[in-house]
Amino acid sequence: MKSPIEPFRIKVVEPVKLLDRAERNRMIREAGFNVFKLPAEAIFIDLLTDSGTSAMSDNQWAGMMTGDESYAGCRNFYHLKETVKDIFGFDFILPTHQGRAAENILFHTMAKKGDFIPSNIHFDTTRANIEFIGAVALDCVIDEGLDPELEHPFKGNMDPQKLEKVIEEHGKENIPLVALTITNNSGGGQPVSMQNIKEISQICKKHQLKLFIDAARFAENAYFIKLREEGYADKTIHAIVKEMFSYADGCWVSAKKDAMVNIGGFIALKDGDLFQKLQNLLILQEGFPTYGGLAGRDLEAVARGLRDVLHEDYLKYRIQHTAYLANLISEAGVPIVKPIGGHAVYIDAKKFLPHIPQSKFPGQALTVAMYREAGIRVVEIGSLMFAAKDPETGQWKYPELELVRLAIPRRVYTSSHLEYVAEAMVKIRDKKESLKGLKLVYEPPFLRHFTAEMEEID
Ligand code: P61
Repeated sequence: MKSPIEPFRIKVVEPVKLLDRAERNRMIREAGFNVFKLPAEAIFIDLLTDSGTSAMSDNQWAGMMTGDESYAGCRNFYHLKETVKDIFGFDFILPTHQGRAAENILFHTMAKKGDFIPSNIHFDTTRANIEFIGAVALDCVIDEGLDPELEHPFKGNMDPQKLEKVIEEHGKENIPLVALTITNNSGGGQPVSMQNIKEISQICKKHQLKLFIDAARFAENAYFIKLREEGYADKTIHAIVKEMFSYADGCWVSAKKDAMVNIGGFIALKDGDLFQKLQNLLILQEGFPTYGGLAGRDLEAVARGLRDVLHEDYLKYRIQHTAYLANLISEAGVPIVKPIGGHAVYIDAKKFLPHIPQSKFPGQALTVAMYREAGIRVVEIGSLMFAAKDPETGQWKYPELELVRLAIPRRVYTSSHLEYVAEAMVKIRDKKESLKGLKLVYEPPFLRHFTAEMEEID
């Protein structure tokens, strides 16, 4: 595959440096084999996340200078509100400093201990926010979504029958909302079809349940709908997005992804009464409702980023860029999640490293190897992130998928950076039997992958 052409040119550059192998070995050991604990300056290519790592456009930077830093009623809030109304169709908006703050406000207001919240697959911050209040996060993705090799155009879809079963088993009075993550990050960045959003929405309506979309990567999802779903090839991204959200009662957005800002988020919704309730907690935890957790200049960058991302030439390049890396890795014989998702390439670590059992964190072993080999930072989305002890049996329960994610920051790395990453993967493939498992020496009570420390097992 030919490398895709970037529909932008570079105006500002940031030097990066590759430390030598001995230094990299020392750094990863000192970091307790946890890449979150590495200083970013020790990293050559950072594929830890596509969140908050985008390069903003000249238009966004220009907008930053128009920031109105008034405590109440700043003009950038009104610009963002109009933009959200135009793109998503929602009347009410609450700005937050990022996605998880939106989740915290939403679930603290809407859910209580003992409630159940179904989704296709909850992202880890969503799950943690739900569990923190004593509610239960349930994943209802279609079975195809759990098979890393199966080709299916919309592996992020929620299984309508699984949702109906959850409603029947737990009772609609114990389900404050149904969530849908688009694209489905923890399931490989896979999209959700329009048909599925519509069907889930109909089930919610039938049971008078609210449907909220976790919309961090809404534009990438819309582009997949345009490419893969019948009837959408000739529609604009704007029109597709509008239709997607017309089926929902609201959404929460980490603007650090598709809105292409370094910090920001919001909740948007239809219901004015619920908006009032959410606003109370917003004021307590984030700030006055017209700035939430953000400065006026940040609100402006979000408003402009939401428009930038709707450009089809950008989305075409974005999806091809991710596919370029995925194909190079796959052609090298490394198993990846298929079809290729929007924002990242996911390696199936369970299959790649069969000599390391999930109890010894094969995904993390590969993550450590990427840094050691080439100064590349990636993230494990597997047993380190998700394994949990069953409170009744005391047995460890491991996630179905043991993935390593190579997330691609937007508009940051060129195709030659991606070729370097693929070359490093080939070198690791050739010595994969020598990779060692890990054991935990420190773990916090939740979101443990951020601060856990490990040792290699000989
Ligand atoms: C990511 F290693 N995602 O994918 P916030 N919903 C969804 C997300 O993808 C998401 C949030 C809500 C990140 C950042 C991240 O363990 C990790 O703005 C679908 O990050 O608060 C975030 O949005 C939360 C990386 C988060 C991690 C947690 O890289």
